[in-house]
Amino acid sequence: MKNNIRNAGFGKIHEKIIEGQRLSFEDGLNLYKSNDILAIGYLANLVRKKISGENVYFIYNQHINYSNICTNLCKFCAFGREKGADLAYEMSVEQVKEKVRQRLAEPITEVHMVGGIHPDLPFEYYIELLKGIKEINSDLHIQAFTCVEIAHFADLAGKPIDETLGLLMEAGLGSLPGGGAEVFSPRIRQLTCEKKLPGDDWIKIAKIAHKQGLHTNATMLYGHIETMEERMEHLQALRQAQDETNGFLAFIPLSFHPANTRMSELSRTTGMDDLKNVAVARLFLDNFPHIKAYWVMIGPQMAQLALNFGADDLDGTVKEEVITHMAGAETDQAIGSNTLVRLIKEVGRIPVQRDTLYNVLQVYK
Ligand code: V47
Repeated sequence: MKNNIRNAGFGKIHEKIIEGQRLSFEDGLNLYKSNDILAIGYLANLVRKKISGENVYFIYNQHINYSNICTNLCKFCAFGREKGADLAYEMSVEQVKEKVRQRLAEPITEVHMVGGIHPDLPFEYYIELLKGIKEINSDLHIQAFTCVEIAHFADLAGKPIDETLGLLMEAGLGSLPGGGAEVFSPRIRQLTCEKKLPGDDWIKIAKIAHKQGLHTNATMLYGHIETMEERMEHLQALRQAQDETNGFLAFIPLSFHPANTRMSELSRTTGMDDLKNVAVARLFLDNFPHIKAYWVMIGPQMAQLALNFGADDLDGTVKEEVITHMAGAETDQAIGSNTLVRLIKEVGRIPVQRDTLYNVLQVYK
């Protein structure tokens, strides 16, 4: 393999990895621009092994999207709707509670809840959502609301971000998911989601959340019109923020699904690019504990392969994924834990059921 690594032009990167040195922006670009996917995967696998050993994590979780009504209407999104438009919906607090009640018999430990930027739901609605879920089962960890939603709630509450987060935490918020990051580049935001919270502000809010004691995740939506440089700038901004706060738990590369969006002329991502995004993230984000291969987006088969390209987490059972399915995802809307365990065992690794904060709940020897 050493010869292959050298032939691929990755001799220096290999040395850096062995010596525990940080990769540069240029290293990241070279990895993205290379087609030697096996060499890239070999390197990412070395780092994955060092960071998480043989464990591969998954979680029993339930996704709830309380409303798709949104004022941002990003071009890459098939989920958001204007108020009053066809297929627009908003759930009452009672309806959200009912969704949680319906799955009480399952061993779900996390509710993952996000929605659009709604024009007129009051701040109290979001507080009541959290309280309502906790009333049903106080042990559930609620991972909810992206940094984009948090900025909107702070406007609604007329309070600074830290106070707004404090109120949400009092009501039951446990952590923030990584959505809404897209690609931080102002050029990409201008072209695809000009109304959305700017990238710099997304990072500021994540850092405030970390300082408040909340863990958060981070994502990058790849495979549309972004350049390799813009991907690297995104990863660089995340790595720098993590150096400052150490509050990110996981990075999740999200593959763009074009169907039913205003960018539907673009093609789906390829297996090559899906694996590369996992691997480059694992190699460059040396301070992120976990890299998720989100099976909903790239399919269980590709997610399984990604476990040999730097990923150490398959996310979870999910239950009723909507955002990617409205954009044409052909995967199921849920997956059984037995399937996740089989996918992990088949690559010779140890399936570990975790909670949101990566505490180990069950090891499948
Ligand atoms: O914020 C929107 C993205 C995100 C499309 O934190 C699209 O653990 C692909 O963030 N094609 C929501 N992606 C999903 C998300 C997530 C998922 C799983 C785990 C975690 C975590 C976070 O999906 C949105 C947006 O960035 N998205 N439209 C699309 N057409």
